[in-house]
Amino acid sequence: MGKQEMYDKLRDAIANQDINGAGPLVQEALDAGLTPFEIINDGLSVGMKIIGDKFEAAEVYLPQIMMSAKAMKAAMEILDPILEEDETSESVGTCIKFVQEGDIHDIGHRLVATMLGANGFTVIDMGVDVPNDKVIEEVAAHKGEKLMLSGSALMTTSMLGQKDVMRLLEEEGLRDSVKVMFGGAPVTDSWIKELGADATAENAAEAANVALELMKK
Ligand code: HCB
Repeated sequence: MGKQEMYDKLRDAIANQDINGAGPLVQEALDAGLTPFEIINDGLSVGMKIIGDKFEAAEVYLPQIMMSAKAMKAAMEILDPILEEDETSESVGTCIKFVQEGDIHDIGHRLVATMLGANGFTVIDMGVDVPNDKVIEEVAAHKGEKLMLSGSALMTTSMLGQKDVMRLLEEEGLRDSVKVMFGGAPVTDSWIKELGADATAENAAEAANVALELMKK
């Protein structure tokens, strides 16, 4: 089977909610020589995008989305240990990762965390629905390290919380101690500019590249 055919199968496993098939298919792709990065970026994520677009067009409903999310989780259960094994021993920096308060969407957040870990970051995963004061406390606790903050928000409501993160960083005198990258579907370049944050990224692979660049500055 060619690479593209394999990507298409991976994509369809997520888009068609194949909870039992996603894991074995990822294994098949690995056995065929695809890298975890190719599997995530060119296969699984494309499937999640398709189901997201269908949801927005009211072609599918929440139960289907939840089943696609489960299929994604099953796929990542195969990939996570492999990516962890690949982690380089020398850390390029610490990344505090969180999903904004009020928001429980964690698929993109987990993908970014996985990619950052695989690219040499020590990732502190604070999980979902994290209050801003907890985020600031964590930044303060790691002040002095080569430090990144990566926050995700998938809803326009939770995205507004990113403004408060920036304000609190300034107020606590921590802004210069940390590079800030925000992401999630509603986050745009102009929003990042408005916030005075450092960067955004469209997907997990780009997030890793952007984060590595930010660590050089
Ligand atoms: Co959810 N949901 N949802 N949802 N959901 C969205 C986000 C809407 C846009 C759908 C819509 O209505 N059009 C919408 C938000 C509307 C808005 O505010 N504008 C919405 C809503 C309203 C809701 C509920 C309120 C629905 C309800 O209960 N009535 C509820 C909210 C619960 C809450 O958070 N309090 C809800 C629930 C759910 C689930 C549980 C069914 C499920 C989440 C499962 C889970 O995450 N474990 C879900 C899902 C899956 C979605 C959609 C369909 C897909 C999100 C997703 O996983 N995308 C989404 C529609 C959409 O986004 N088009 C819909 C795939 C990942 C890979 O992409 O964008 O998250 P990503 O991440 C990328 C990228 O952004 C970037 O890299 C990632 C990896 O490639 N990135 C970063 C992300 N974070 C980064 C950080 C960085 O530093 C850098 C880059």
